[in-house]
Amino acid sequence: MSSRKFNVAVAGATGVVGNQMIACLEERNFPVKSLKLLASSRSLGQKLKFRGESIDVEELTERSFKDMDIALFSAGGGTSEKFAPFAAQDGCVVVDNSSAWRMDPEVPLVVPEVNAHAIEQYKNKGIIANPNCSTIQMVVPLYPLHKKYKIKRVVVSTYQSVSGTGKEAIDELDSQIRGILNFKEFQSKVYPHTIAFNCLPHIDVFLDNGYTKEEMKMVYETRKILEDDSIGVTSTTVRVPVFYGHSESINVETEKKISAAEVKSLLEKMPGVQVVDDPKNNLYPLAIEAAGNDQIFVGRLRDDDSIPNGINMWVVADNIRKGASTNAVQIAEVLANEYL
Ligand code: NAP
Ligand code: 12T
Repeated sequence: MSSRKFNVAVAGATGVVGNQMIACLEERNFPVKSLKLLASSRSLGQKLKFRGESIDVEELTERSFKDMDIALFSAGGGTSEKFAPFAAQDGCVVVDNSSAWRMDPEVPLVVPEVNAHAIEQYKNKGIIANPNCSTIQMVVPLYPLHKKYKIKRVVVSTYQSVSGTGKEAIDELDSQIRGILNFKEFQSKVYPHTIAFNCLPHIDVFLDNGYTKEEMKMVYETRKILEDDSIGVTSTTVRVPVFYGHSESINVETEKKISAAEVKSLLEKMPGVQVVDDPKNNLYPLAIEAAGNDQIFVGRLRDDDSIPNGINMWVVADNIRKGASTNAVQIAEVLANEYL
């Protein structure tokens, strides 16, 4: 490991993901020489803390990345599309959290436990993409299953928390719960319907095929990360009134003989995964317990007896940590240790 330190920029520093990125850099003791915090002009005057120091938020511009080594972007797809190329031009490697670059064939899409080797392709465009939160927590447990049993098809339904949408959505759920419990008026601005005490089968925009963009991200991103376009994936993504942590019901069909008991011991050895599967004692992964952790929790492992080779599992992770910031900082760690 080199002892080099890096000039790091966080674009979207005032957001839910950006804030956690700053915390992850500190927690994981990333070798930061200087930290530049970037957001829109709306945030000018704000200060954020890093290692006990107050840092002024600056406005993101085309010139923000001179002398920067690594930029962690989480300021929306449009902002990444516009500004990541300027960073790359100035020799600053971008780890982007938006959906803007994920399916670009020249841009690696990385979950370090699965395909860290792809990071080398940052050399193509100076950009590395962080996958969608729901994809990240699914591909980590799928990876050892695919290696051992070859996955034919995955059927997934998600139960996604509002923090995935950002700070305004967290405030919207909070104010709707308070409004309803106090018999007061409340509004829906972020989502098209009331999210409090409800489930919305609608995440991101609808596409021409009737699926949402979030559902199709899970299909395309999973194949790209597992490097196998033959895997069938079908997805239903649902927003639930949970603040932090996404849950997923995942059915996996494989080519080779599989059993829930074998999968349990395989996943117990998988880095980044923690098996919580003791139903007799009411132990299974829960969003409120996953929140604040970096692991992906897997439980409710069962054989699917409706097909020759299949299992079911319940997978939960903190969408802001492993689903976004932690994964981005892990990518930056590999980049810093092995390539820069
Ligand atoms: P958020 O809480 O709403 O924060 C948005 C951030 O982007 C704020 O810092 C905001 O700055 C900044 N921003 C917005 N427009 C900007 C502009 N024109 N120029 C500069 N900065 C701008 O949202 P979030 O939840 O943190 O999510 C942010 C991004 O992360 C999105 O791209 C989202 O797709 C992505 N994300 C990815 C995952 C994943 O699956 N890996 C999960 C969640 C989010 P101001 O405060 O100044 O407005
Ligand atoms: N619309 O990174 O609303 O593609 O939960 C992540 C989360 C997009 C993304 C959400 C979204 C992304 C959400």
